[in-house]
Amino acid sequence: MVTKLDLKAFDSEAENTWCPGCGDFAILRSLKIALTELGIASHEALVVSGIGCGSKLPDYMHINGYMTIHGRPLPVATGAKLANPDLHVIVINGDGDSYGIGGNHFLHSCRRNPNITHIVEDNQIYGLTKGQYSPTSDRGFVTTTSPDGAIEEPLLPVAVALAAGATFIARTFAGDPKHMAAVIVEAIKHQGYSLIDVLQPCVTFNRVNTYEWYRERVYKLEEDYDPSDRDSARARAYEWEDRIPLGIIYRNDEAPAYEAQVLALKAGSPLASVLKLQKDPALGQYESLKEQFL
Ligand SMILES: Cc1ncc(C[n+]2csc(CCOP(=O)(O)OP(=O)(O)O)c2C)c(N)n1
Ligand code: SF4
Ligand SMILES: [Mg+2]
Repeated sequence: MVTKLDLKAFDSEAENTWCPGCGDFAILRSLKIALTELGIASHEALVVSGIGCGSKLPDYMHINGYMTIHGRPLPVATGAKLANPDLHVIVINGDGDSYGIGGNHFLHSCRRNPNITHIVEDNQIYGLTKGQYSPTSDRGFVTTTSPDGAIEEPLLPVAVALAAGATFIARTFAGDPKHMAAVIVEAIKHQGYSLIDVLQPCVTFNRVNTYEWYRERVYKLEEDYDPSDRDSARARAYEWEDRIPLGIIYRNDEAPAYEAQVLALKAGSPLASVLKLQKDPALGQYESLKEQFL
């Protein structure tokens, strides 16, 4: 059983600036629970984010963290995973960061299949910049940048991920941290790219998609639902508006992860080789290379 004391190992001293009631608090706690349940320590994981309210998360954890620029955490995370395949690499960023400015990286991560867990804090709005509509905002949504209501169709992340070849696709809800932690555990265990779209209420700027709005619509996938069946997943991927499925919508555990196919990595972790080189005076080129190139 995970105790408060276990979770404390991930506590950070940074001052938390999220609004009281923000769904990001539940995501932070669920990630700590999932890592604790899996026995993953701070030094064994890296959390990479972008820019946004939710992207402040690595600061609020005692863990290896890297805040990249807006929209770019996925390529940075892929590089980190290639350099050190032993690391558990987790990307956490908002819907704008993931599906808007970072949409290209999202598509290519789906088909490339690096062993990275991608948690999207999907509040259907740009929170940090004070409430503009985002790629997942529903049609008609009134914001500062859509005063007459958004005239675009929302992107359906689950359907896009499925079409782009993702091997693990899930949705969960910040109003159900227990469900979220269980989904994160499965996603980290998955050997490949895993997308978790988290319905995350922004209590300050999104007054439409509230906890109540989601509670009225979400339902958990049935016990006998088979996530390996692509056709079933396709049908659920398009459910939005009135009924929103939660759980692991699709998983394919057969596809090889990107790093597992990179020939250069067959000899082992590049980071381990560099560290070995650093320690071995007979292979002292490291210092001269460092002087030349760094
Ligand atoms: C290249 C670039 N473009 C725009 C911005 C401004 N900007 C910062 S955060 C953000 C949107 C954040 O929305 P989201 O990713 O959904 O995160 P949230 O704040 O909702 O958690 C924007 C447009 C930026 N920092 N850098
Ligand atoms: S503005 Fe919204 S997303 Fe940002 S911290 Fe406040 S409630 Fe959370
Ligand atoms: Mg957002």
